[in-house]
Amino acid sequence: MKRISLTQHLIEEQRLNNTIPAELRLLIEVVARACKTISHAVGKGALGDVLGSTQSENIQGEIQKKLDIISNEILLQANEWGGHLAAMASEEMETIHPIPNRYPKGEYMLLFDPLDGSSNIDVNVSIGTIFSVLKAPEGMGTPTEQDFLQPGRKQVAAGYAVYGPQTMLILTTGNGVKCFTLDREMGSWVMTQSDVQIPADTKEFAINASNARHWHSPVKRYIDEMLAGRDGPRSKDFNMRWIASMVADVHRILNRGGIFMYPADLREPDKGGKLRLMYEANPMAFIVEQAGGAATNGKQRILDIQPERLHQRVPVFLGSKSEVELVTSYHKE
Ligand code: AHM
Ligand code: MG
Repeated sequence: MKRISLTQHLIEEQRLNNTIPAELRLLIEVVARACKTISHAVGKGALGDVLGSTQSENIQGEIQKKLDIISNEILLQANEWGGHLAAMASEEMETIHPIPNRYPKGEYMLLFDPLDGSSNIDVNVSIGTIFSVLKAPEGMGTPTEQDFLQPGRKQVAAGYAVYGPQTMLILTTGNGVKCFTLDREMGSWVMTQSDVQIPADTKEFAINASNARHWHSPVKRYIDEMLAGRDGPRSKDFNMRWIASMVADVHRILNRGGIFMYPADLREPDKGGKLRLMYEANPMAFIVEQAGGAATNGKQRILDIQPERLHQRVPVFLGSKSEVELVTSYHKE
């Protein structure tokens, strides 16, 4: 079997479709290399003394795990010096990280959730890194938070790495979705799927059902109808999965279909849900749409939301198109 590496794919994509300028290719390769380093740290677990929590809280008031901070540092250091970026932003940092003056600047801006699925870190369940790439606005001087507040449809690339039984990298540059598997012996990313398509129909859903009593009525109705199974309005039995790592739940959905939901609920009406628009919802929505699925906040396409704050949260419904459309239609009624 002919093995296509990430580098070869990016160069060929540039030649054929002109979608990956050299600087963007460098950026993607640097992020992919950082993900290898994170995968290595994650894989060490207790042997590397990387498990457990720190004393610090992030901007969202969540206690940071050691690996959250290690992964954030790995991504920052890897991406600072290459000359391809103007600034970075991370779920784990209060504000943006402009490229230090000692390095040349590029025209891209990188956003990431360095280690998604924090609650799974210490229990050896799949976790991952999510990233999103934007272009710096025309004529930008010193980067500010405002420069990052672009709707998700402006992303030029997005991806995630999942650290599971295999380490995989899933990538879109707006021309479909490709999967790469890390060949650990060779240290290289090898393409293992060239055109990911989310199955349109599904019998599987993912939601944290312990929040059911707080759900708004459209979500309640949608879930109740699925739970009613064969005898209910949907006339079929559904299965439920919840890994509590968005990367792992989305990865399953990319492969065998399904719908992933993290709605806003009645507890904190102003919070807008749990997941973050810029680091989680936007990159995943870009990937899911590129794989033929859909992603909304219940009312509108996630990629059309105009962000107001860097750490803004949004309700998320994404996956197989027909299901996302159905639950979105319930919100409109
Ligand atoms: P994190 O970025 O702090 O890890 O939080 C995001 C994660 C998602 O990966 C996952 O879908 C969700 O939080 C799980 O939340 P819950 O613990 O409420 O089920
Ligand atoms: Mg996260």
